Amino acid sequence: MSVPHLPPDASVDDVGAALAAEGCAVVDDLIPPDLLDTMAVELEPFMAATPYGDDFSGHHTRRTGGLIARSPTARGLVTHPTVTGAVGSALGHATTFQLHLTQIISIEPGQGAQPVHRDQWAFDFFSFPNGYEVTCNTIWAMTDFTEANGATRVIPGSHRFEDKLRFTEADTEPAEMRKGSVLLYTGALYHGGGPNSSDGTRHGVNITYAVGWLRQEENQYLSVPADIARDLPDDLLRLMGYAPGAYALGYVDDLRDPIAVLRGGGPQSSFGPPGVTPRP
Ligand SMILES: O=C(O)CCC(=O)C(=O)O
Ligand SMILES: [Fe+2]
Repeated sequence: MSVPHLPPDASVDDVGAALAAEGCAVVDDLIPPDLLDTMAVELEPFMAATPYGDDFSGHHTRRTGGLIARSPTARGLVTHPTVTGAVGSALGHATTFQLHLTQIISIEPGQGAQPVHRDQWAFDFFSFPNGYEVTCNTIWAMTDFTEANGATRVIPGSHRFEDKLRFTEADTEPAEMRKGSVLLYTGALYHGGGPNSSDGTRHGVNITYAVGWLRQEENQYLSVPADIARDLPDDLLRLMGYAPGAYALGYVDDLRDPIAVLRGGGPQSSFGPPGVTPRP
């Protein structure tokens, strides 16, 4: 098996079908590469100041977060309709989905392969039922992704495997793609960052989404200061968590809507989304 590649005009249904079949898919050339150059300019001071990681995240790897606050261009990646449509189909069994984290992952020369893992292990290693995906993730190529520079390594079809298996780099294959392409993969897919034996840094934009009833990995309410959040579009705010995660999850005091509160008050709202039956 190998990673399915789809063209930039692929429909949401086609991307969703590839994800369901293999647990991963690349949409080639989905955005113009110069958008990523703009992002790099916006984020450069933050990336330069980011510390290196640990044994799991990588001693020669930096993870720079807070992209919604720090990069206006990144906001368009978070809400890209091909991505949010495909994520919606992968996580459609839940009432809603939300943003889980935003970060640039910069794998520098000399970094070894990351341990192969499932991203859903972030939830305290809870074994979710096979087939019930709780996250759907993206890595946008901010530089070309090659086997040599640390392209993400995946095991296509492994979203159906048992939980808590151990694999090595030899069991995986690189998701190579051009700058401007995006790799989507579900939370149950076994994968890891690749080793970088080249002389350049591999930059990827990792934007992940989770069902609305789980805790977010990146705290969006504090990563994006209220003064910035207040002026963001409603659809982005809802994705960030300013929306019910299911009936009644995430309300403010007397069932007020968080977007109304963020923007200065507002009347009490009936917070549950349409079609959700109130608690008895
Ligand atoms: O940087 C990559 O290619 C993958 C990183 C990853 O899988 C992770 O940090 O969970
Ligand atoms: Fe991962």
